Amino acid sequence: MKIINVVAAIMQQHQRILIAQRDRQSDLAGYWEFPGGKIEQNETPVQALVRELEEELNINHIQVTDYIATSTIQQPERIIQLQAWKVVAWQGEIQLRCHTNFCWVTPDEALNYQLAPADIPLLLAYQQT
Ligand code: 9L3
Ligand code: MG
Repeated sequence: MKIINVVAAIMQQHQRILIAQRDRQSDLAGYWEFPGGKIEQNETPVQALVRELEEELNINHIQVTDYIATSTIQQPERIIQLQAWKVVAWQGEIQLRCHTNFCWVTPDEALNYQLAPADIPLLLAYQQT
């Protein structure tokens, strides 16, 4: 079974966190998630996070503070290992390049959105920090 290593950012600003809605072309279309994506060969998780946030949100110089947790999701033909990191600062205005929507919500409010299954344990772990 193939293991896919994925990183996600829990971006934090004024007690809120950013969630973004996956677009119609992607798997998990319409689900909300913490932005991020697959770690490429020879990349560290943080390097992958830097690249993904630039690609997806058009931001750079991100400041990553803490590793939060990893969740494992079994899909029909692969296992997704999704690790979340806390991001507390960045440069640039957020511009969506992959998602259809984003919003800033409190962690409690985030639970009212249809989150990607792998992201729910990460949100709960974040709430414990
Ligand atoms: N995924 C789930 N939650 C997330 C992220 C960033 C990714 N917060 C899942 C969706 C895909 C896989 O991981 O099945 C790869 O992500 P992407 O490269 O499609 O963003
Ligand atoms: Mg992505």
